[in-house]
Amino acid sequence: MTAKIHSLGGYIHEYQKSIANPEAFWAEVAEDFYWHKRCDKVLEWDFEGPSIKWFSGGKLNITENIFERNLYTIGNQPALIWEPNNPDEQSRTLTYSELYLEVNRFANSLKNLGVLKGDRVAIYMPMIPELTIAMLACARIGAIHSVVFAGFSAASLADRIIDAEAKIVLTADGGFRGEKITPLKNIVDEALQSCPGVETVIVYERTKSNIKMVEGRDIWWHKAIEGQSDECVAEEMDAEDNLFILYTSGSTGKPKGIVHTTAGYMVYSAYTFHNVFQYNAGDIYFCTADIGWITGHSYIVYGPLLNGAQTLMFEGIPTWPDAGRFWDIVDKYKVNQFYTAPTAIRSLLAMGMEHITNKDLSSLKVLGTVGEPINEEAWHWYHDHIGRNRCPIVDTWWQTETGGVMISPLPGIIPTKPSFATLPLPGIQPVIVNEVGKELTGNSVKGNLCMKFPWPGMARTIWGDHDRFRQTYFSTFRNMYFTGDGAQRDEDGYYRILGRVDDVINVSGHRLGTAEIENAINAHPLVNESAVVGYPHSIKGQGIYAFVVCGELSTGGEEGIRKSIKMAVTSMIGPFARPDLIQLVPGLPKTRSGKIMRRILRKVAEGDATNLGDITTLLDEDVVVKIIDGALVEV
Ligand code: 6R9
Repeated sequence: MTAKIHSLGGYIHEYQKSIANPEAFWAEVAEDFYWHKRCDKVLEWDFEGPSIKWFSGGKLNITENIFERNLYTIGNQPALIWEPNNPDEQSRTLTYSELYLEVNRFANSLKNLGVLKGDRVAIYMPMIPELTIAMLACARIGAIHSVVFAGFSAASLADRIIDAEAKIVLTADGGFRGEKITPLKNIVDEALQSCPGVETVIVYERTKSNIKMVEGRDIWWHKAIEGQSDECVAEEMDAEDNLFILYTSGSTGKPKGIVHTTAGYMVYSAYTFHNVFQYNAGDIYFCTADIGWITGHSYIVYGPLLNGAQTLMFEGIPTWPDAGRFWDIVDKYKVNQFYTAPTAIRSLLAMGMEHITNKDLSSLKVLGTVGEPINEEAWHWYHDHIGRNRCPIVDTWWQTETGGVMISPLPGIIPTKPSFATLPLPGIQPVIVNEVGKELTGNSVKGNLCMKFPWPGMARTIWGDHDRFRQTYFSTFRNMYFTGDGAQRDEDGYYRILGRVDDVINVSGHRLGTAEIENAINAHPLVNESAVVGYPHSIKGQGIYAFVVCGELSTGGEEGIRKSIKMAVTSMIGPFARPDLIQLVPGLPKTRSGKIMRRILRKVAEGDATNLGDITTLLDEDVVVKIIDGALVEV
């Protein structure tokens, strides 16, 4: 297991060590892992190119570090505990040995179907153990997994399959979510109409839905594994070979395929899991994220399993059969570490106390949050009613691009402060810079959050577009990785994340590009143009406010067009990207050079149109007056 910090003094010591000599620090952490060959060079980097290489020359396989490294000691211990959507259905537990055999068997099935090292495998699956098995099977044979969140629409799935040039898709007939069934296989069928490159689809039978199997292309999971051996020699990978692609949203329309490589991601996800959750052997750890997002990759699958932990995977939703579902699970399995998103806390808080009071939550030791800023009210409710004033809260700040947690308290070690992510983990060198890239030193400063030194878990490129990688993260401020977030460092040197400073919004912890939503709205035949901004929302953190210019109204009138715009966004992206408020406007506020003045729209959406700031560059002030007059508020 990776090195663990036990005290504040230990943290300060490790942090200083990691800054004084980062290479020696990470080389020591990396020693805990199983390498076919140790690296020749710990770090080579250049933020201009950019080019970042960790543990160059090292040879390994990440799944050997989960299984072979641990099997002698913990083979018979649970690795994956799975709780189904329906509490009346049987749960499943796979020990390390059992999971190992399943991974090998499925790895052989993939090989048998022609999947080779370096091939991309698209995975569009519900939260079932086979999703974890599929990811690890890819890693076993050196194939690159690209998991697509099972809430994305057919069009979004197709975009991601095409961009990654995946030849194979893994899915299920359907997925259970509360009372609903998501028709995953039908969505795949629709997506594949525009993906001629896909030769094979493997389908796991989960919901027994009525689906069509395409002859010569589709194969049932249970048929694919039939007769396959449960021994599969792990592919020897270079440290910098790609492990996975995960798509995320940015300021421009097209999603970015964030690429993580093998050794650096392994070392970083394992090290951060161990320290941030202070996991001890035998603990039960429960992260409520979906594996379709980075939190699930790093902190349901890789981080915990690399530490020999017992990781709990939940198929369902927090509010079904009732709003006590998370707490029932905590009670049933005696969960020790619980990790969720502020949006879930806010929605459960609003449901009242009756779902909590009769649950035994005394097993909890550490509570975590991730994905968006947590407001003080939610923090206190979580602390008082879930943690019952005994459990430290780790407010973990990080991103798809960072691979693992960057700024977070260590529970019981670094004193917390509501809504502060507190201090950087060892190896992380955050800086706050002003608009022109000047570093703001000292405390009590506010600005753009950057990193001035690499860490092992950082993304290496955007799939197929290295120049976009450079432009997005390394060109705004010279020689720094720019996070896209604003942050404050307070008088104690603690970091508080203030939210995105770019055109990305965070809706219920889902990261969405406003341009992406605008593209979907603009595809509507009656829409001329649109602008989307975020506004404060009591449950979701941010809500989606769309200003839309229509040429004419159809027979359904304003209500009809609002409805059909929502439908268009659902079918182009997914239901989670549906605008909350749609205001039909005569025009958008633009500068003389034609740029949309989003600052003004943000103010209107926030309900604060009294102080619009400098509007002298506006082309047409009349449009703004009309927009303010027709502004919508949530009811
Ligand atoms: C892990 C994850 C990343 C963006 C990030 C920031 C926001 C994440 C946060 C937080 C405040 C926290 N964010 N954690 N904001 N406090 N503890 O969420 O990755 O989906 O890529 O989103 O989420 O704005 O830039 P991802």
